[in-house]
Amino acid sequence: MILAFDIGGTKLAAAMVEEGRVVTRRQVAMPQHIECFSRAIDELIADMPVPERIAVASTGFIRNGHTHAVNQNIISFWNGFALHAFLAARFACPIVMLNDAQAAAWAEYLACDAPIGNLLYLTLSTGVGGGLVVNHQLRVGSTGLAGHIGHATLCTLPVDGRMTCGCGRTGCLETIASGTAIARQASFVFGESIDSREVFARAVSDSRAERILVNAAHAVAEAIANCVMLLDVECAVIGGSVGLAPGMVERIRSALQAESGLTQIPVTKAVLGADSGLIGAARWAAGDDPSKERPAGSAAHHPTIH
Ligand code: ADP
Ligand code: BMX
Ligand code: ZN
Repeated sequence: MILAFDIGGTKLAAAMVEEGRVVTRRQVAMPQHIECFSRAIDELIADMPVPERIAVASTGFIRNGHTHAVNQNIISFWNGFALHAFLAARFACPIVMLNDAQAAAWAEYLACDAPIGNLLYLTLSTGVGGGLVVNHQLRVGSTGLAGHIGHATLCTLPVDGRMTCGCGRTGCLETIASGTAIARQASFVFGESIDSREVFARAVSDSRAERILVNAAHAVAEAIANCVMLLDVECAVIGGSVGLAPGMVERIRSALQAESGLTQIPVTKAVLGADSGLIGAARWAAGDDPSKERPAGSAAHHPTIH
């Protein structure tokens, strides 16, 4: 069995995964200090069976066994954190690591019923993550950054005008459509501190809350359209707690209709819900790849075991 971790800006999940299915799952809030992170991991794995392999889906990008932050404001200790060494001190088995949205994209691609070879996965969560499968292959990129569409800049603007992103760019999708950005814009509009869940609740009866969500959906749709023009992706799969929240996928679908006719692709909810990252990392680590069964010419992936 594979022990998978999904490490996000808000939550930390661990699961035993067998043949692509979650057997046991635990989740805690993501600690913001390294000592608490260490304690949380030890608690999560306390009575888990000894795994054959460790699979990690992590926020940030992975390079040489270290995590690196794109957005420096998400987790204070994440930029240059030696996650591989940290895990190797606890487990003697191979360790495979991926970005969280890349992992989720792989899981959602493998879960597709239809033969789709080009897919964009977007997580609307603490940040906005992206994963790309192009021609049946997960794109990790030369330095691990591939798919970071949350840091593509757009014409849509945040309703509070605060466009500076923690990645150093201005006008990123993440400043408009992440849970953090939705809460920030709503706190500005309502003049009180409210979180993203509350914005969804208020949107039922308050047009100011609805406007923030519709604007976020337009930003996501613009990013999807950019991705269609760049890579000719066939579908966009939406995950993350904000992406899976009531009506968000429907708002994104409507917003995409306002884009060019050339960019009209299906927009669907992640079929694996909150487990896409865990399952994708585990299946990547296991080497699950249907292209291995395809004839010569289509490349199979080889997980990097550190
Ligand atoms: P992570 O970023 O750790 O992967 P999530 O996917 O749960 O975690 O995303 C966390 C973000 O989603 C936070 O900004 C949180 O406030 C927001 N959020 C959590 N639950 C909901 C919900 N039911 N509706 C809307 N927003 C939510
Ligand atoms: C940020 C970035 C991405 C990540 C995305 C979603 C960091 C630490 N993370 O854009 O690598 O995929 O958030 O991550 O720079 P989550 O934390 O919202 O799950
Ligand atoms: Zn950015």
